[in-house]
Amino acid sequence: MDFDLTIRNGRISTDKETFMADIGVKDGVIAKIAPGLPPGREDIDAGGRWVLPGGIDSHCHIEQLSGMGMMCADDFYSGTVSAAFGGTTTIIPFAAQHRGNRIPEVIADYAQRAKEKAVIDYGFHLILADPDEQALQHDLPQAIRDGITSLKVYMTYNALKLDDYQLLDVMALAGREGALVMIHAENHDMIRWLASRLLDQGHTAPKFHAVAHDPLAEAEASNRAIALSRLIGVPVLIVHVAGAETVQTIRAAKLLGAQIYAESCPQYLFLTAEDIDLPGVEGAKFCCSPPPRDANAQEAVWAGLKDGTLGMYSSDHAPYRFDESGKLPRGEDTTFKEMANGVPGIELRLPLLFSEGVLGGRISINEFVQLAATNHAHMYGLSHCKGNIAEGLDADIAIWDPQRETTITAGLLHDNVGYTPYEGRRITGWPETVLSRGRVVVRDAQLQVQRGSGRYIKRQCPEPANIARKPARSHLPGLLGLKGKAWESN
Ligand code: DUC
Ligand code: ZN
Ligand code: ZN
Ligand code: ZN
Repeated sequence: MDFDLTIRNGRISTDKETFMADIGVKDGVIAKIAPGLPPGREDIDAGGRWVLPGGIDSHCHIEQLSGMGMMCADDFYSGTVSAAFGGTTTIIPFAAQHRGNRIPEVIADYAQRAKEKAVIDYGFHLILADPDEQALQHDLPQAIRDGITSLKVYMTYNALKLDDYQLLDVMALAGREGALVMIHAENHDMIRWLASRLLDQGHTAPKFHAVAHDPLAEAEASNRAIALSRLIGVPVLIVHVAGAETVQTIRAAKLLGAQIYAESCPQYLFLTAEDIDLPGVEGAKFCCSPPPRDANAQEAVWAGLKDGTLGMYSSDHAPYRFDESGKLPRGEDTTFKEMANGVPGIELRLPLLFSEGVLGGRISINEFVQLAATNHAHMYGLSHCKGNIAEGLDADIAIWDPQRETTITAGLLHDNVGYTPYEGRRITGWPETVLSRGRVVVRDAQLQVQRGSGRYIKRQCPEPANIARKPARSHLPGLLGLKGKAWESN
């Protein structure tokens, strides 16, 4: 076979194995993996390099209005360019509904903007703020058929919060239609109560964000989400797990046989609440929800990633500039309650995990591949085309120099944020050549593709949702299909 492109002499790692072989690419797909392939029309010598699947980042906020009404610093161009430079070749950002928005219009808007700008492939989750009749009966089933097979819901934030009844409605819908529910689990009233007392006492600095978002708020809401999920036998995925107790709660639920999945992010491995405790408003650079905790929580998250309690490792890239357009709407007077919630990380997600996880001896290179790509493909209905190095899959490949040393500075990155919470940290290993569907996207530190060259991926049914479609709670027959309206208990 004539290959369009070959990658030769590299050390390939999949989710399970590591071996020396060449890769032949034809029409954007991995056509052949074998030693001694003849050079293709284009030939990349990967001698001394590690050839890994391109990453899938299944949690990032791009060109999105937050629940508090703030616009992200990255659009679909800078966000996807930054992702690609960090070895990620597929992203699943959010199409975000705000109350009063019609879901088809929300999706069409995000789809149009991404189509014009993205340089790598992408899908969408839907953030659901308003699970009304129209959404549950019509708009969501349609969105799921169109490949938006996961929904994110919030247990906190005034503008987004769903109550337990609504959460059950959404879980039941997901169970019927074969979608996965992602949950932001924090107890709204605990945070609200603590925050109002802190502000009353004049404790407005960024570090009090971490005090208000107590680990118990996360643990309680996670436990409640798990109970709701178990009640009706529909799987859920708890996003951005930060606290040690939450990791334990999820592990215990899995031991009970519950279909609970969970994710963590670089900020919970590499930052702590002490980073937020800086003079003035500087600590706002490290503020996200939930906030980073302490060294004990970091160890719990590492252990959870290692033993599969936390199967997903995403950036939760929520980029806001450190000025009035983002983190500090009222300048130096901004209180912790008014700051945009979120930290950037789409470019450094994988380099940080590679350096500290793989080279630091905490995880194997195959576990790295699972956390970087494969698990996301299975969880979010992409494994028909992405997430591994195998014949027949898209040629989404990152070729890593495992020895390259980098001192992180904001100036090295390609996002539009202007700072990084990881400034000054030294890491080893970097993805130097990145391919998406056989196209070289990044080479020699240069972007090689045009805006708009990424493609929308219509995602299939997430594997957990597929399994769950068999009725799990036989003593509640047909319950997922019932409409629960017109009846109020007291
Ligand atoms: N939730 C997220 O998923 N990202 C940033 C902030 C938040 O609350
Ligand atoms: Zn969230
Ligand atoms: Zn997020
Ligand atoms: Zn699978």
